[in-house]
Amino acid sequence: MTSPSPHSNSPSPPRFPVVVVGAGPAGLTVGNILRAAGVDCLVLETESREFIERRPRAGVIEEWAVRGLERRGLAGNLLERAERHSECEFRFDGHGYRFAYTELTGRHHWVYPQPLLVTDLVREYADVRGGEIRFGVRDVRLHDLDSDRPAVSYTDPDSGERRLVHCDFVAGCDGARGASRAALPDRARISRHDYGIGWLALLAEAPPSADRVLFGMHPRGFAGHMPRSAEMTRYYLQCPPGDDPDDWSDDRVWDELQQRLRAADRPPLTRGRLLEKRVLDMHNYVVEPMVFGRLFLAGDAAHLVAPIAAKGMNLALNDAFLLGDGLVAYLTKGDPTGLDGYSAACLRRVWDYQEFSEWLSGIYHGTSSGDPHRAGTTLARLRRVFTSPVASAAFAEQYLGTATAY
Ligand code: RFL
Repeated sequence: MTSPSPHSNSPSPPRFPVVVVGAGPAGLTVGNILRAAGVDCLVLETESREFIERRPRAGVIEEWAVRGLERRGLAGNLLERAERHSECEFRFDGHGYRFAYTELTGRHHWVYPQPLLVTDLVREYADVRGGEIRFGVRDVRLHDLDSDRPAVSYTDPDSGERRLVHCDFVAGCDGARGASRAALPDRARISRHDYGIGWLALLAEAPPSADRVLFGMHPRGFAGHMPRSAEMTRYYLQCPPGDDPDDWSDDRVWDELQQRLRAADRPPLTRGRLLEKRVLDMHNYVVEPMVFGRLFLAGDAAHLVAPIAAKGMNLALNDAFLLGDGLVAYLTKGDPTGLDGYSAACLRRVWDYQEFSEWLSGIYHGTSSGDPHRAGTTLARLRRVFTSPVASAAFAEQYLGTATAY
């Protein structure tokens, strides 16, 4: 819960128009948009700069998000280095079925590892646009969010002293386990969906085994292959929720991946050292509304979507564009339209992506459910994507996030 602001030791605590809590893709994008418009802000981050620049996570960015970054001067390296994907492939019954979405729509998926994007965004914010940022802060707390004089306090990592910062707005961009979620008032409605499955998320120091994303639907469970770079590939293996990653030796992982992604006319997987093995219990949540007084939530702080359809960072960027633009309009021109409509505008795309992730989960996990009826309807759903032009177009639109209205 939000608490009244503590008395500060210093005679006049610093004041920023906006305090951004969290330096992930959402927070750093908001910070960059504010700085480009000459609006001062302070970004607070619990981890070190080195840590956030290396933390592996997302890779797939949708084309509208790339263009949104480009319009705001934030896509220079991405446009130079990211790979453009034009198809994905479903593997089942020992065969591979390519879905060439660019042929259908003219649109691409871009693959650019999240740590590279975060590195670009921190550099631009702090080193180029002169934005203020504090790394390694501890015990962040939000205060007086229902007043027009909110504040954020934190413990300074060097001195160990509490610091208080006053502001006009707090951008809560600190992910699923941050201080913003902890400060939500009782009136916040949080809805959840638990998939009841786990995914073993793996990062392999190995070149991709195909130039596209692969989805393996196998009676033993789902397996995924997501190229990240010429040397790095993310893989996923469906497993029981709460499974222990230590039970998955490298050999067991590679044997299982090979079995679940096997296709008669495709080469075997290229193996390599596994740099990350963690079990994700797959679930989604949505906080409604995304605004509480002067606290504006963005990204995973407001909504989580399991990485089934690679949507989380895309949603975080969409929120950040809307929030950054809304704050700039209000703080530089007094125009409240963007901020007033912020929550509703974000939530339309959020709910659409939540629904698509749950629909896609049905395809990924249906054949291994042990229920022959569900396996039958799963294969019917998949066949429809490949045989009906209307179903293909609908799938491509949702997979790429290209709907013209949300
Ligand atoms: P982040 O990235 O979690 O950043 C939040 C930041 O806040 C800091 N923090 C705090 N700072 C201050 N005070 C506190 N009290 C704080 N508590 C935390 C954290 O250290 C962090 O730096 O949230 P943001 O910006 O909303 O971005 C969301 C995305 O990171 C997330 O949705 C994606 O990674 C999801 N995701 C994917 N999304 C895609 O669009 N495409 C993908 O291909 C994709 N692949 C993935 C993914 C997520 C994965 N995991 C780990 C669940 C693959 C995986 C394996």
